[in-house]
Amino acid sequence: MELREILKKVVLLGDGGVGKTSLIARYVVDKFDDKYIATIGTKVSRKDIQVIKPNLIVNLRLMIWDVLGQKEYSKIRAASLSGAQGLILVGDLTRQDTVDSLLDFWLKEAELVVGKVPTVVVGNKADLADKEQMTATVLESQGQKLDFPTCLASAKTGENVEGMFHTLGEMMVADVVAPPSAGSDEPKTLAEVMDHIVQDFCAQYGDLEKAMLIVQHQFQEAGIDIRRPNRDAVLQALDGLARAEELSLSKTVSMVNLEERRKMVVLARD
Ligand code: G3D
Ligand code: MG
Repeated sequence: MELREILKKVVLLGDGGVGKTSLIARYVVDKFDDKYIATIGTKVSRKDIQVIKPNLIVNLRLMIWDVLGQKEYSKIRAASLSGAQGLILVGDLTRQDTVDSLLDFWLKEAELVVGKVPTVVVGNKADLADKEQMTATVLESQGQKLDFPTCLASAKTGENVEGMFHTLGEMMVADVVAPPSAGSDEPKTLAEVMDHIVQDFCAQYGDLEKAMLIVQHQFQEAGIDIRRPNRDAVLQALDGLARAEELSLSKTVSMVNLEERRKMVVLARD
């Protein structure tokens, strides 16, 4: 399993009062504050997410830019938009005009600065609006026209907030793939598989010395004889490595690794 660290700049755009600042606050610290102060200038927040792909885990750091929603401040906004790799266009489902301006104004303005980048269209304040109503329908058809995913969300209830950022995250790393592993079609011997797993574990763990101590300990616990490894013992040791990874990396990473390694061990030649 490959690990990749990637940083991306995301900018939220939309008329004043649609809920951009509230959506970011909800996503980054998971709380909705009715007294959240209106954005003055630009604020940047950070959030780390993981995108799992075949043979690859992308640790994606989102730098989320909250910019002024007043249409007049175009120069400040252009500066904030520069280098954006993903856009979230936010409309307020209770105000049709804010949805209309997403494509008429905000997308046009953004494209002048950054060109075409992955974009998600969001109808916020779903808690106040009927999802069947006109505004929601318009928002969805606008998104479809441009082939952008759309979602109805609420910064107040948290509905779809995580989802909209994750969708954009996946779009931004769509072209990131794991390099083909040389000779991976060949069925390997159990010893070769163990060699691969130990190397992979150490690389992901970061601290080589500590990683080797953990491997040694787990192999001992499982009673593995390096010269004549026993498949069940190796499988047992994998559980131990996964527990260590769960603490040092994350539960998701440890689960993906465990599944992949188990498969390799089961398929290995004796
Ligand atoms: P902006 O950053 O796009 O300008 P804000 O918008 O995040 O400042 O939000 C504008 C107002 O809408 C705020 O109310 C905020 O509490 C409210 N709001 C934001 N998102 C939602 C939502 O999903 N549901 C509801 N019901 N209200 C929301 P105030 O009264 O502080 O101006
Ligand atoms: Mg704001």
